Amino acid sequence: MVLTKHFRDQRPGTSGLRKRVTVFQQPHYVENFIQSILNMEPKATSLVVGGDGRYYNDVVIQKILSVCLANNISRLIIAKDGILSTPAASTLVREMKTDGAIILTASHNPGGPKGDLGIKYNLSNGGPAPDWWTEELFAKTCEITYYRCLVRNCPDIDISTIGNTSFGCTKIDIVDGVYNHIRLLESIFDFDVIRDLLVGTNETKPMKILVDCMNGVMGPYAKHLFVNILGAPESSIINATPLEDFGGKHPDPNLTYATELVERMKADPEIKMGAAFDGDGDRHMILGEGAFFVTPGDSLAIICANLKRIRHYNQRGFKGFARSFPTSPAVDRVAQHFGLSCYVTPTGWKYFGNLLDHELISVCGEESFGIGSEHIREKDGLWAVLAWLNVMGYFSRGVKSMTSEHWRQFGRDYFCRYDYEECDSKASDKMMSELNRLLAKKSLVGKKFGHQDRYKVSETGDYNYHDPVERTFTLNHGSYIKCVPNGKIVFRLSGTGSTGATVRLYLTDFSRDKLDEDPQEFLKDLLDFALSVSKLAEFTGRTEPTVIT
Ligand code: VG1
Ligand code: CO
Repeated sequence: MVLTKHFRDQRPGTSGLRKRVTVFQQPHYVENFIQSILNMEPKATSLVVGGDGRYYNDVVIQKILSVCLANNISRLIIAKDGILSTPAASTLVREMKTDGAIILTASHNPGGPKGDLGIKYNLSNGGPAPDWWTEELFAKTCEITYYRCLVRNCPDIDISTIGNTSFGCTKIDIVDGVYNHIRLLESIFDFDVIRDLLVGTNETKPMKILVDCMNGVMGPYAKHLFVNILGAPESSIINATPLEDFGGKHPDPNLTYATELVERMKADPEIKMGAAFDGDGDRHMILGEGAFFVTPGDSLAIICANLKRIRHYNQRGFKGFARSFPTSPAVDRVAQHFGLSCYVTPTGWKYFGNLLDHELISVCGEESFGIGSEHIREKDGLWAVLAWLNVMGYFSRGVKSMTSEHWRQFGRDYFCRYDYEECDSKASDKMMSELNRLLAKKSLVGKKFGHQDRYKVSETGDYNYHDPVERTFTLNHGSYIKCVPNGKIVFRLSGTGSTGATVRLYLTDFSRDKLDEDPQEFLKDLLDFALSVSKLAEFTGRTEPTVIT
């Protein structure tokens, strides 16, 4: 037993506790947090442990094992070398029926000694712990006075060899983190259709793809799946070695950070599909010929519109869809087409858990490149890429042609997200509170703006969510301005950053017949209005965003 003092900053954000590595390096910091997890009731007796391979994960894994073993936990399932994608962790929890998972990742945040580290906690359904749970956990971290751990100088547990062992009363399984997840995906998709697409048949040429693993956790998964199982050449996978600092890259799959993928696709028109993953493999980006960009909202809608072409959903049917509030409503149109419900949730995968557990939805997604389905309780980058390949194989069509066809049928939802990273926290808070005060007054309602007054403000406020299963309310998840006919502006502060504040601005609009406009041009009036109403430049001093998606 080690006496400790509590830290005041262990409240998890949108997805886990994320801080600079140096914060986690403080004595007792990791142990306090893990002991607090183990102090939650009902007590976890079996856990999955793994992560995205970033700097300091190896040290943290040993600390976690030490605390878990000293707490006499009965079973630990640890990924070999600690390498485990977030969706694969969700698969293991569900298949091995553990009480939860500790996933070491800060996802898309940069790594290395000066980068970020994170600890996500998932519950027995395989999904991220919901708000009420993380709030109770935060309370526990504030009242902690001691933790248990093995004696100092106890040798490290070897996690480099697959097999079973035990330690005191704890059974330890070191498992291959790749195998179970890919086997699960094989039960969903038609791998023969995808193999024909990638390898070619007597009548068709092989289709060239390029998959950028961004030096995150996905390298081993992508190599095994696309090369060993589906027959793509090894050259189809780039940045496939998990590196502690992601090779200095920012493992966020967007047009700004996945530069190598974008450049190679622009240079080689023979590459018909590109994909990139984030650090922990739950998010993905889809590109078509010439680096044609598919917005995540469109990707979600196109997958949902074509679910009948995927074996699992064709056989079992599908129940409904969901999207996060800032995500474009493209998927709502698909739900309506099928006569299904489309739920709208706050940002963060944890809000989909209840809907999936109660079989209200089959597929859901967020504008931040995360899409997933009922098969696990996490967003799943590989699942999304396979869904595209499966449907492309079915129709023998490319990414661009599938997307244009979708727009022709449903109209096009234009979407842009502007991220202003590392702004001053106080200034950003002030901007948001002033904005919320203005939006609550409703004084903008009725105001016309834009070229030839193309928009009229119809509603303003701060988004509140009513969970239809738990019947609870979650408040203040995005300051919004809705406009007729179809414009929407949302502002929110990111809950995944480790320093300063990231302001996210989301813009959406819809056109039934203008299908080939430049999104930034199309959304320019909304952008100008959003910037003037929020006084973003005045408060934060920022005139340009860090990233535009
Ligand atoms: C971001 C995304 C959100 C996503 C979350 C966790 O949150 O916007 O959609 O669920 O990251 O994803 P925020 O609060 O920074 O906007 V991951 O792949 O970083 O676990
Ligand atoms: Co992630």
